[in-house]
Amino acid sequence: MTGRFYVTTPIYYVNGAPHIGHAYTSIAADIVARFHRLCGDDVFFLTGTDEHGQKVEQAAQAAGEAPQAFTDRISNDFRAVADAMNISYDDFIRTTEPRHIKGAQAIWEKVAANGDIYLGAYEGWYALRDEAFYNEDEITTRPDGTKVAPTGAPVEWMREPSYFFKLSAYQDKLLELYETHPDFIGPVGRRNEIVSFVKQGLRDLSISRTSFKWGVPVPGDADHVMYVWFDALTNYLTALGYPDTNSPRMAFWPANLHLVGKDIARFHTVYWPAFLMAAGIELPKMVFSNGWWTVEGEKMSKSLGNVIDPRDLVAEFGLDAVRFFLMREVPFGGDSDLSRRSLINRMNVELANDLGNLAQRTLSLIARNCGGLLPAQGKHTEEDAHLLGQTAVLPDVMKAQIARVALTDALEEVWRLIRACNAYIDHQAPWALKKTDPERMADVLRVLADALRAIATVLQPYMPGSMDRMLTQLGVETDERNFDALDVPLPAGRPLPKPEGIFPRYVEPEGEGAK
Ligand code: ME8
Repeated sequence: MTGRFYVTTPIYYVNGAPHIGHAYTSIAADIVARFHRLCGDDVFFLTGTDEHGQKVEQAAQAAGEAPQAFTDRISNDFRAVADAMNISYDDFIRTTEPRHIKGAQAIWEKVAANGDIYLGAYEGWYALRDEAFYNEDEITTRPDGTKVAPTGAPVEWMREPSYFFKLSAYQDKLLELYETHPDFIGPVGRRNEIVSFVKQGLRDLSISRTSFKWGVPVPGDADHVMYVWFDALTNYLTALGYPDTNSPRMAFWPANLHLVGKDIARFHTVYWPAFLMAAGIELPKMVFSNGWWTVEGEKMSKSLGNVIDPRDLVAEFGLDAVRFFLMREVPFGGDSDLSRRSLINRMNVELANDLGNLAQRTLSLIARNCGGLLPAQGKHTEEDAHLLGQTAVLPDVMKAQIARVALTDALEEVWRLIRACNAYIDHQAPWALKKTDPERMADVLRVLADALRAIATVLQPYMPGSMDRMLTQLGVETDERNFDALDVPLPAGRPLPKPEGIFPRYVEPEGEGAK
C-alpha cells in the first residue's frame, strides 16, 4: 500500500558551522525519504535552518555582520553541506522567511485563542548556550562559583516580563499520548526517559523574550519576540503552507517522522505536542532521536579543534563510504564514535570485500564467460532456491526495519544476504564450471545477478551514487529500480556494460599508516 510520507530533520542553528553531527541526522532522514520513494510513496522531505534567538544575534555581532547577512551566509553553508551529502530534501525552510514568520504567528494566535498563553514575569536560571531555563534542583555550583546546567552550560538568574504557555495543563494529556501511542517516541530508552520527566510534573513555559529583538514578533505585543523554540518547532507546519489550509502541501500533515538528536527529544516530544494540542492541530506520528557522535573518543568541540566538516571526510573517503559508515557503525539511536580506523576497516571489509568483490566476481564472469549478456533464469537447485528465497523477502524485511527507524538493523539484513551470496559463490565455484558444466555456470551467475539486483535496489537509499552505478552494471534500467519492479525478472540476453570496480579499497597515503 502506498501513501503519503512526511519526514523532517531538525532545523539547524546558524550560530556555528555545519559539522558531521548535523549531516548525520540529515543522512538518516534522507535514507528514510528515499526508502519511501522506492516503495512508491508520495514523500515530502523537509530540512532547513533555525535563525533566530540571542545566540545567533550574538554570533552575528561577534562576526561583525548584520544578523540577516550573517544568517544568509551560514544558512547557505548548511544547504551546501546538505547538497554535498546528496540529501534529497524537497524544501529547505529558513525561519527568517516571511512564510515562516506568518505561520509561526498564526500558531501562536491559535494557542492564545485557546486560552493557553498568559502574560507573567519570568525569573529563573537561564543558560544562554542551551537557550533554556533550568529548575533550581538541576543547577550545580562549580568550585570557582560558576553555576551550571546539567549540560555544563553556565546559567544566570534572569527576570523579565514574559508570555507563558500553560504547559502544566498538558501533563495528563501528554502521558495519555505516550500511553496510547507507544510509537510516538523512539527509541524506547528515550521514551522511558521522557515519560518519567513528564511524570515529575510540568511547569508553565516561558515563550517570549523582551531582552533582545532578533526573533519573530509576538502578535499584538511588539515588545516581545517568541522564544526561539516556539518559533523553531512551528517550521514543520509553516513549510507546508500553514495557516493556508488550501495549500496542497498541507495534505502531508501530520508528519510521519520527526528525526532529531537526543539533545532535543524533550522539545519535540513534550513542548511540540502540547503546543499542537493547544492549537487544535493533529500530532505527528513519531519522533525518533539519534545518538551523539564523538570523534576518536572525544566530544567534538571548537576548543579541541576536532569539529569535523563532513565535506572533508567525503573528500578523503568518498560520499557513499561516509554515509554507509555513519549508519553502520552503531545501532541507530545509540551514541557512537567516529574513528578513522573503524571507517577504513568498514570500507575495506564490508564495502570493498563483501559487496564490491561479490559484484565484481559475478559481473566479470558474465562478461568473460557469457558474452556479456545476462543469462536466463535456469532450473533451481535447493541451494539456489534458498538464496533466492532470502532475496525475495529482503524488501519486506527492510520495510519493517525502516518503519521502526532501525536503519542499522536494516543494513545488517542486507549484509546477511551478501554473506550468504559469498558463501554460495565460493561453494558453487562458477569459474570452475565453465569447462565442466557451462549451463550450470550460467544458472549460478543468474542467481547471483538476481540477488545482487535486489541488494543494490534496497541499498539505494543508503548509497545512492554507488548503487546507481551497480544497477547500471547489472543491466537494470532506471524505471526498474523500485521495489515493485523487483517482482519482474530482467529479460535474459540483456547486454551488460563492461564491469568496473565500485568500491575501491582504501589504502593509507604514504607515511600516514601509523595514524
Ligand atoms: O538544536 N552527534 O539545532 P542544532 C549527532 N535549532 N548529532 C548531532 C551532533 C553530534 N555530535 N551534534 C548535532 C538545534 N547533532 C535546534 C533545532 S528543531 C525545531 C530546532 C544533530 O544546530 C542532532 O540531530 O544545535 C541535533 O539534534 C541537531 O544536530 C542539533 O542541531
